[in-house]
Amino acid sequence: EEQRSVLLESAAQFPVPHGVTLSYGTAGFRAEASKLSSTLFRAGIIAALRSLKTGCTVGLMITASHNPVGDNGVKIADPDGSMMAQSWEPFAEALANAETPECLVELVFQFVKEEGITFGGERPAEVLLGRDTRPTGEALLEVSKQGIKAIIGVVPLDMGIVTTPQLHWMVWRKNKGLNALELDYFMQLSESFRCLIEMVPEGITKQNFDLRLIVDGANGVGGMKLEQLKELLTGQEIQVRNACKQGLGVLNERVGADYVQKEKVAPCGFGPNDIGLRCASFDGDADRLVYFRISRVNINSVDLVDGDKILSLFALFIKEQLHMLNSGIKDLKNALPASLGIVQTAYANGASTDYLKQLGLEVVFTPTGVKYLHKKAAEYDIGIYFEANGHGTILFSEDFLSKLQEKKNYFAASSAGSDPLKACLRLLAVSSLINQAVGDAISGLLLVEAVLQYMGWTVQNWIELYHDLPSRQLKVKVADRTAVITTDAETQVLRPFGLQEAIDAETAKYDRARCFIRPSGTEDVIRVYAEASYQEAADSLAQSVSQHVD
Ligand code: 16G
Ligand code: ZN
Repeated sequence: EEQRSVLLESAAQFPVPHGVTLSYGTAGFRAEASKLSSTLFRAGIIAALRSLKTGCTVGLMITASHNPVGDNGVKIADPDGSMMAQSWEPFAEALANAETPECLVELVFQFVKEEGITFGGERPAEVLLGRDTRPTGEALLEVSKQGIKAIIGVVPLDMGIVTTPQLHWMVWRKNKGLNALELDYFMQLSESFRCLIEMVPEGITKQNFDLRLIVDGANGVGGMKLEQLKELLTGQEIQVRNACKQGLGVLNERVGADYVQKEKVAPCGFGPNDIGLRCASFDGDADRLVYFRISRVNINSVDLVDGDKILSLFALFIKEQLHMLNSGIKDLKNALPASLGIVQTAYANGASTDYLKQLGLEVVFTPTGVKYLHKKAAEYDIGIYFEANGHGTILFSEDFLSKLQEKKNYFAASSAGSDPLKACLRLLAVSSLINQAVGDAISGLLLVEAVLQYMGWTVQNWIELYHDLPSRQLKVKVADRTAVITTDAETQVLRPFGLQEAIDAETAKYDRARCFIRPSGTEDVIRVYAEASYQEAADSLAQSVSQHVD
């Protein structure tokens, strides 16, 4: 009864705006910031209930990622640091859209009953809150706290301005009973990075490996945090631009990974003086990373190194370490076999998939959205996933990590300085450098730098791993995007009937062509992707398929 009145009273303070229907999509709730108060209050309730249900700490992150500065949004992180379980999304959506405080209370009580949640149990329940640098973030965070506190027995803990991956990392660590402050994050990253750099084969650092790296921070939280972390790194020459300094540049405006990847142009603040240098770009909440190089041919365009190529670099490195770990082992019982899986989406450039398969790797596909990729990657001893847009990470299973630890001890005692020992140490360092909760631009960047040094590679070497097939992406505004239903990791259209046949017929007109459509999870549009052996073919295929969608 007390719970009921607390909820009614606080919900009344945050009425839902008229004519706004929200869906908990791949990116959580996202909208223009001024419309989000009631949503953020309710997200607080959802997170609090999630914490009660799981008996663990969960996370609530306030960000709209690469979207314009006027937008904002919220995502909930589960105890293991991954996205909130999909089974809760319908409830989240219903709650966000409940029109009156009475409806809200009814929904909560009904759901709590169904889920067997007890209010104010003995187990302490806690929600970690974080926000990006958006000016609306602070007020919205306060509103979310109200929502959390409206559930008796749950406490909010404000982590302040953090990257999305930092918050997910903190949740994950906290539930493992480990130190989970920002400083712990910085220490873990800098130490594992140092360990990888120390094990760069002799000679490579002494060759002319160019340590210079310029990073575009998208005028957001990532650049700011990298500036701090940089102080703990040795032997790395990182220059951060668009680092979110007061009055200098707007978040995500002609800067950031999304802009660079989609437009294939240099972000603001980069110019002719940077030709030939290795550059990287984060998105607004630093969960996406792409690399690029200012084109020598056309100063306005860039040679892009996208998520697919980052994935390929990581895959090559991991495969090599696994090989090194097991080569030269005479007694089979000392070998450590590992399942290595590569997870991509239909947006992965076909040339990257071909390359990975040529390496003999197992490549699987899931629908777009981190929750799908992450889940799939977690099925392997080592699972590497990336979206072409630069979101991805490498997951190590607990079981594999403990075996690796044993091997390390064994080799350290029996064959110090050997290749298998080094491979063990490198893999262990990678597992603590790379974020195990979610894709993380900062830790991804450090791993890229370490691997490039290990290989002694320039950006040019990296770019030449394979050559992207020309592609084109278009979007078509439609009245109802839910009318399009896809299957087979979004590569086939089930509804409307006949549309897939039309796409097949168009695709058959071109050599090595591929085309798919899918409803966006974040915008009211249908997206079209086409790939072919030359640009005009990709363009015209995308164009003609768009007309069928319309
Ligand atoms: C969200 C997803 C991202 C995906 C993008 C696609 C998460 C955390 N983020 O940003 O993975 O690439 O949506 O957007 O899952 P779209 O559905 O509008 O194409
Ligand atoms: Zn993001």
